[in-house]
Parts: sequence; C-alpha cells; structure tokens
Amino acid sequence: MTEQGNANVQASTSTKTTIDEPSMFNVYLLNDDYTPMDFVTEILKTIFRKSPKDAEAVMMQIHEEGKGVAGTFTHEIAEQKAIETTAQARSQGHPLNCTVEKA
Ligand code: TYC
Repeated sequence: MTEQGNANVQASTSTKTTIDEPSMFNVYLLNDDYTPMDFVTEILKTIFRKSPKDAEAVMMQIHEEGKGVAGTFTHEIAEQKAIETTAQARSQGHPLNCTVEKA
C-alpha cells in the first residue's frame, strides 16, 4: 500500500487490527473391508465426540459411500485427531485410514 501524498501518514507501515478466521479442515474416515463397524463407531464417539446415533449414521455412510466426514477443525486439531485415529486403529490391528482436507 502506498501512502505518498497522504498528509495524515505517520509511518510507511500499516498495522492490521483484525484477525482472519482460521481455515477449517475436514477429517475424512475411509472405508476398508476389515476394520470392524463397532470400532469405527467407537472412534467417532470418543475422538470426534459424536452422539451414538450420529456415530452410527456416519459409520454406515462411510461403509456405503467409501468415505465420510468425521469432523471439521482447525488444521492442528484435525491433524491430531487423524493421528490419534490411526494410532488407535493400528494398536488394535485395524487398517482404518483417514485424510485431512481443507473444508
Ligand atoms: N467396511 C467395514 C466393514 O464392513 C466397516 C467400516 C466402516 C470400515 C467405516 C472403515 O471407515 C470405515 N467391517
């Protein structure tokens, strides 16, 4: 921004006084043939704070359509939840995978 010719200019720099909203990111759970339905529902309840009804509905949507949104968060939280999801899955021997994508 140029401020030449402005009689009120105090300095050649300007200070931003508003904060942008953070970008949001979807965590998708991906379907596979081996992870038990109950395990995915449990992940959706515990890590993604879904109600039992919503967790079941999202799990079935993923099972039928291939993928589904587990939740939408700022980037750092989305990555944490994706890591926690795969860590719990691997610790139980399940191949469940997820992706983080800009919403
Ligand atoms: N397709 C799995 C089964 O039939 C269930 C499943 C649902 C797996 C959702 C992963 O993200 C998933 N046991």
